[in-house]
Amino acid sequence: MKTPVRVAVTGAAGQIGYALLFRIAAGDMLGPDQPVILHLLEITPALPALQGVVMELNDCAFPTLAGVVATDDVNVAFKDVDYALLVGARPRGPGMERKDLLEANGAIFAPQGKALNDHAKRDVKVLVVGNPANTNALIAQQNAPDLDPNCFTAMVRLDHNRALSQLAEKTGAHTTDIKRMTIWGNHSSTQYPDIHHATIKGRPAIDAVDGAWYKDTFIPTVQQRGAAIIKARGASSAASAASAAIDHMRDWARGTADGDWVSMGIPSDGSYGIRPGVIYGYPVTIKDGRFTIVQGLEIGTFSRERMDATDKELREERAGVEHLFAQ
Ligand code: NAX
Repeated sequence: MKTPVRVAVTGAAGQIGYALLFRIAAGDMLGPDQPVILHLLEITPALPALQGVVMELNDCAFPTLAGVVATDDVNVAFKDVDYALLVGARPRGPGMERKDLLEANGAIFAPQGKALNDHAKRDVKVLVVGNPANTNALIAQQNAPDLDPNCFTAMVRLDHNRALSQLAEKTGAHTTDIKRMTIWGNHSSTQYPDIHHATIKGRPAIDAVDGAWYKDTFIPTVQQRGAAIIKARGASSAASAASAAIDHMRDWARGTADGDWVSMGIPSDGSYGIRPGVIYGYPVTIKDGRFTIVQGLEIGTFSRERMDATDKELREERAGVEHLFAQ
């Protein structure tokens, strides 16, 4: 067994938390030889429920669980952490304007960014799941001036996995037959699931489906999948979101497979015409804990329009939260 690492999870008593913690503790994220110490953050009223979750974690007697810290203090939660999964966020309530939502989340992600800046390991890997995930990641990043900006990422992996699943179902393939799927941009309905570079059993995916299905069924289905789950289940995606968070962190820590890539919301750097300043979904390969944007993909007019539309939305979100950035 290796030396234990510290993994923070916020919103730990929520429904994604309940689907996530047991898998991290079981070794699904960092491997069966990597013990973890979980740092669980909740708001004060949720601490009793969190205690129940801690009891259950202990009752699993996981070989890879080396300790649990449960707290409502952000400075304790992020002390010396190697990984941080920021799940807790303020959901959109009835009658809540987008501006109010961004403001309420600023009140959560600005202090959390500062606490990560002050207490986390210098190479901490931060994944923001709580919505609006890309902009919440940007708020946290902008409040952590002493950390590398690339410590901060947002989750588009659920969209990536949804896209794999839709394409597999349509073509009769298995998701593992599909490589090089890409989600560009925001984790929102403007996201652009792009199959132009994807392959199915080594053959171009775009040739396996007709254009009308891709444009009129596939793209909107992936974009609206979250709403479809809420309609069917009466609650938002939880187990699939937790599973995607595990995938995102596992690949960031342990690397991507040769010949394939994954989608991650990461700081834009000008690649593909997306100026720096937002957290944008890109295709990335990962080696030794560092992600690299896949370069040189050909972008046609159809893709360009959609990539720019989701970029525009992210810049509007950014304009609404810039006052929350540390100077
Ligand atoms: P829940 O409402 O079940 O749980 C959220 C938990 O966060 C609650 O227990 C709450 O007490 C806690 N919390 C609130 N503020 C906190 C703070 N400042 N510090 C620590 N904990 C805090 O929501 P759940 O279904 O678990 O979803 C969590 C977030 O994930 C939501 O913002 C949701 O929109 C987002 N999602 C993101 C997805 C993605 O792909 N990026 C997909 C799934 C999900 O919709």
